[in-house]
Amino acid sequence: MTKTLHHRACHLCEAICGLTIETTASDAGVQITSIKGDPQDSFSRGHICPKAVALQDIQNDPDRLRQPMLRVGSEWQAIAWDEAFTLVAERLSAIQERHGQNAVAVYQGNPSVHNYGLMTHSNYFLGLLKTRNRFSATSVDQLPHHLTSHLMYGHGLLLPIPDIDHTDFMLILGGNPLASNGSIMTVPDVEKRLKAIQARGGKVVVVDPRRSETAAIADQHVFVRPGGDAALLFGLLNTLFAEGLTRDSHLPVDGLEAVRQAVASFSAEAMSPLCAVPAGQIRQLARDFAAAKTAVCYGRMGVSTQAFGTLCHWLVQLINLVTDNLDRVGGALCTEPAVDLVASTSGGHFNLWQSRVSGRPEYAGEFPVSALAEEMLTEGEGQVRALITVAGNPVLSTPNGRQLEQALDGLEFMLSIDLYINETTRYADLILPSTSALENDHYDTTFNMFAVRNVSRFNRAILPKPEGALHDWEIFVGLAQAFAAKTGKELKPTMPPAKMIDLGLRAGRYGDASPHKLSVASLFDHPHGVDLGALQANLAPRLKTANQRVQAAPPAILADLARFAALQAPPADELLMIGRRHVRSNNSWMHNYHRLVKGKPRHQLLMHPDDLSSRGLIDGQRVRVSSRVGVIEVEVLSSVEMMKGVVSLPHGWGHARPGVQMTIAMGQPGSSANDLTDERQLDELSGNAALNGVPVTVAAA
Ligand SMILES: Nc1nc2c(c(=O)[nH]1)N[C@H]1C(S)=C(S)[C@@H](COP(=O)(O)OP(=O)(O)OC[C@H]3O[C@@H](n4cnc5c(=O)[nH]c(N)nc54)[C@H](O)[C@@H]3O)O[C@H]1N2
Ligand SMILES: Nc1nc2c(c(=O)[nH]1)N[C@H]1C(S)=C(S)[C@@H](COP(=O)(O)OP(=O)(O)OC[C@H]3O[C@@H](n4cnc5c(=O)[nH]c(N)nc54)[C@H](O)[C@@H]3O)O[C@H]1N2
Ligand code: SF4
Ligand SMILES: [Mo]
Repeated sequence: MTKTLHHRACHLCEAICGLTIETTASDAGVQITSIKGDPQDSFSRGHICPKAVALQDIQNDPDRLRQPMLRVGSEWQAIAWDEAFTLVAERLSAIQERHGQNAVAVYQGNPSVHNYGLMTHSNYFLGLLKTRNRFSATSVDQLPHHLTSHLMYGHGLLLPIPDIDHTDFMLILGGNPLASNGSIMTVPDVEKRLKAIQARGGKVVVVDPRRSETAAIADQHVFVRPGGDAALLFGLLNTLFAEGLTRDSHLPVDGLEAVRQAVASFSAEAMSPLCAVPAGQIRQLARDFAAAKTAVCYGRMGVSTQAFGTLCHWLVQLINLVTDNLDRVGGALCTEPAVDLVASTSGGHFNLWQSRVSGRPEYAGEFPVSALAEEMLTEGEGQVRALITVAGNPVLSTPNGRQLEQALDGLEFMLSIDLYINETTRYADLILPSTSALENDHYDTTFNMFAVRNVSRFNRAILPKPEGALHDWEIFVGLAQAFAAKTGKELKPTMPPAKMIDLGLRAGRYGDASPHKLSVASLFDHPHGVDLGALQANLAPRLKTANQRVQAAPPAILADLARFAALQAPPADELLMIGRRHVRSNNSWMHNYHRLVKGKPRHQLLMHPDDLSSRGLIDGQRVRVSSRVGVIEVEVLSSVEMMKGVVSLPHGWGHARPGVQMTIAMGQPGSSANDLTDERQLDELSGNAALNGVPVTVAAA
């Protein structure tokens, strides 16, 4: 038996923690014998969460698919890769020939940005399809961030990141980094970093309809009515202007006067009934923010997946801008990663074309996923007849999952590139599974873009690639070759992801022309990663707007103010559902590992005790939760963490569906929050789903 220690990052979530993994080689093969945080990691300094320890369970899970699976009736049969690629090429080309290119739709799920082979090679095949029906998890997540950055800074990836390690005041809306480990803020060990703000005399304020894990350690927690954040943020911005609390920005800015006029009537007093935060508290928060030496306002999931998601993110940018905390140390700063997607990609485009049925806008060539089911269900020219899902589970992760199931059931052909037969892929005709995470190399092109320090590392595969297995990128190459051969299309040559990263690193700002001389080979000498320093002000020269100035008042956003102005104060008996995350869970797909789901269930509905008693309900009882689109049953827990009138249910559960082959997950299935979320409830400007603030009723089951 030979033991070997490996150092590589975990890329299950955005925190990219460094791990030390021990493998033992014997006659029986290579086994993982221990997974720990790496104290020498330049970025995460030993932090680890329970999900990383479960990497060995993913590796060993008997339910994980290891070869292409073809559905024959209700049975699954293993087939050869070549046969699978040929079948896909034949079926998709025939459908496109008969019904047009847009008859094939694509949905790319969350791991698409966590796995570098998917980042580099998905489009090698998907691009050949030339379909406008492209969808992804972006529009149930962070689309408002990208749209705001595209409109204000000229590039959807110029996302200012909170300078958590240097700020004196952090205002967090709709993020619970203690559970999520941070999002659009890659920050391993966030709890320590938040406590460090407090230790240096600074303050952390959390705005959330639930007293979340993060709110519990904050200096101040503000309850807000779900979906009311735009009103709260308008109240803050209005107070900053009205009380003379603004500071000139060092950035070149257009449109500030238009902003001042646009928010002139949105006083704290006028906004208070819409967000349920007392006007005095709004004004004081604005004063505290402005008085801090440095401060940063940060909004995440809870404020992007709601009816005014884009207004919220625009207001977050403006609050940082008018207090001169945008592009300032201790405020919000853009990263300078070693492989820079801002430098290598175009700035994005918006609303150049619209979806067929509801006329939803494209962003960067994708439609909002809320429109996916209707594109399949609505007959007529351009109807979607086939779907490809890549590393996604939209039945559990997109609004009105039951309607989507109905749509999937009617497709002529469905291909899934995934590791499991789950709630979505059970509808596929063919599932193509890739190698597992630890059998892959990895370089994080996505989350280094969002990291609170500039860091760089290359992760080598630590387990051998099993015979007959293919990496995700190789699957896309195989599909592209078969499809090009079948349709007579020209296929440009490609190269492995590691080669692309090497070129990107060497051409980048720490590459051949710099003293760092970063390359894939040079990173091999730094298994704990390379620290490239703290974030710095850099936005002015990087702006990609036409006149290289910040656009404070983009016309598309100002036009959305009319929709906001029509917002009414809520009815007294309103009950709104929001979501939550738990550190032992990862969206819909990590419930099949005993070590993560053991102990008490974590997928109950949380409800304030007064809301329970006013409905004659008791703690622990089974209840029926209904919305416009559906009904589920779930156990309810009494929780003083909840704001009155608000219930919380995590998404990604609901595994008790026929045909799912995930043994452990099905033993503790829970119910799907997205059987209740409404495909018609949107941030209408961007088309992002409003998953938070869904009107529901709760009664005894
Ligand atoms: N109500 C509600 N809904 C939500 C959210 C919410 O907060 N509330 N959150 C939303 C957010 S932020 C997101 S990102 C989405 C996520 O939603 P999705 O992206 O649709 O789904 P995931 O649950 O992340 O599922 C990932 C899939 O990828 C597969 N997979 C994992 N690793 C790999 C790999 O390396 N290669 C391949 N080929 N497949 C792999 C898994 O088996 C699984 O099927 O959910 C959204 N939905
Ligand atoms: N353990 C774990 N980590 C994860 C994931 C996971 O599933 N599990 N998923 C990953 C993914 S894909 C993402 S996108 C990130 C997301 O990371 P975060 O953005 O931190 O998301 P959540 O942890 O869902 O926290 C959202 C918070 O918003 C609150 N909220 C809901 N509605 C509203 C509202 O209307 N207004 C305000 N102000 N707050 C509201 C909720 O109560 C919750 O506390 O997490 C990533 N990390
Ligand atoms: S927080 Fe957990 S899941 Fe996320 S990267 Fe770190 S170890 Fe992995
Ligand atoms: Mo996400």
